[in-house]
Amino acid sequence: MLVEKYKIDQFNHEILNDHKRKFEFVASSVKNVEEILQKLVDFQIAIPSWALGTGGTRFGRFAGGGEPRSLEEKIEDIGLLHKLNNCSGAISLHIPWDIPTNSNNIKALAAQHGIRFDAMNSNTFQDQAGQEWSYKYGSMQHIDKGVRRQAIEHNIEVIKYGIELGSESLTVWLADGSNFPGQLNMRKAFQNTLESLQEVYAELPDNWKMFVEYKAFEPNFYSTTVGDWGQSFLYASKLGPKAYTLVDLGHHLPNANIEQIVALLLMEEKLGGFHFNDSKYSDDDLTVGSINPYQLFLIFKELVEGMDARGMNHASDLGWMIDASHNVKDPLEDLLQSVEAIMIAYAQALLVDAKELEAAQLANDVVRAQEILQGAYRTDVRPLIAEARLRGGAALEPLNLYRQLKVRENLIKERGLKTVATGL
Ligand code: LRH
Ligand code: MN
Ligand code: MN
Repeated sequence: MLVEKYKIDQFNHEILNDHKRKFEFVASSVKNVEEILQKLVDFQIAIPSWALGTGGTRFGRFAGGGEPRSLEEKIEDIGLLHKLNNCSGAISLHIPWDIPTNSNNIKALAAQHGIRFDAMNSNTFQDQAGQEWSYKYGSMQHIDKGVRRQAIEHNIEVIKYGIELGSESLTVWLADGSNFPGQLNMRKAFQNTLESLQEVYAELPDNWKMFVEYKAFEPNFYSTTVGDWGQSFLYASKLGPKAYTLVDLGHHLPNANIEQIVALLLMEEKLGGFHFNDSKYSDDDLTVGSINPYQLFLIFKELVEGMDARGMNHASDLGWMIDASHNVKDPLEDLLQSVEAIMIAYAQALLVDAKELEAAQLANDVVRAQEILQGAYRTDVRPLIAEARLRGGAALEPLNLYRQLKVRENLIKERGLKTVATGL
């Protein structure tokens, strides 16, 4: 479905006066408003190709209609999101869920929608039809060299697809680990994994990064071979300067202080990227900001502070991706909400007065420090984000326009009610 620009303009026109009033009110109390707006315009969040269809759990899946049936249709869906919010200008592909059979055509289609290719994701956690070796007992950690070789070759193949598409990073998430004590030798599992990763690392082009994603549990429930940020950091450090840690917000043990993890990884120049989502219990993959938006703000506060300390470019020096699953919501509406939540947290973090906070810290003024943080967090920054969207030619209220245009109804008409997108 195509959303013509004039429809966005018409929609914006009707609510423009109301927006201006709200924007001027917030802007009047923000010191560097133009600088913040530019940062918001520049910020882009990659949409995962596996999150455009309805997700499921191991107990079932309740499919919605009008889901994309091919990679082309997934790109069209992301193009639609990007048109509405001007900050979803990238796609993260999972191989082999989304194999670009004709890379030139796929690249051209993405360019047409203003979309670039963010990190490529490999998959050695499922067996594919016709595959020689099984990943039942792991992939890169496996006791059998044949399995390890197959996993290495797959990752190299993913890099090749990525090169064709213009991606510049590979995310490796391994389900490797064990379900029971004694099942594997943890030291040897680590060594095998490191050696396998080294072989993949050797194939990375010079301008590429490798993201090593950690996860504490699931599908293995006793040990995971890349189980936490310490282990990921160890692999990344041993691999070399092109290897980084990737933080998926749902991959920690309960109550982990993710903002502190982020601060230290940034300080050590080993933070590579993010998979944003939210959770109440574990890797719930819920809409970003739906459960704990304050934590998200605290993470962004560390990100902004740490990136500024190192003179990094907020928009391009780290990989920003969503990794969520949509069991009950329309995936496109859910993604619009997730992107909005990220932009809100980022904008609030930009409002934190770093100098004032430092002064409070140096004076051990704990109360003042909290006031500064919560002053930023409790500011309604939505008009700032809407203004950034307006300046980028997008909709003041993407979700409302999505509903007004009856996008889902139109997609169902175009693609049918019974569609199944590949992915989780
Ligand atoms: C694992 C994970 C990883 C996968 C994705 C589908 O839980 O977060 O990033 O690639 O889910
Ligand atoms: Mn993830
Ligand atoms: Mn996950």
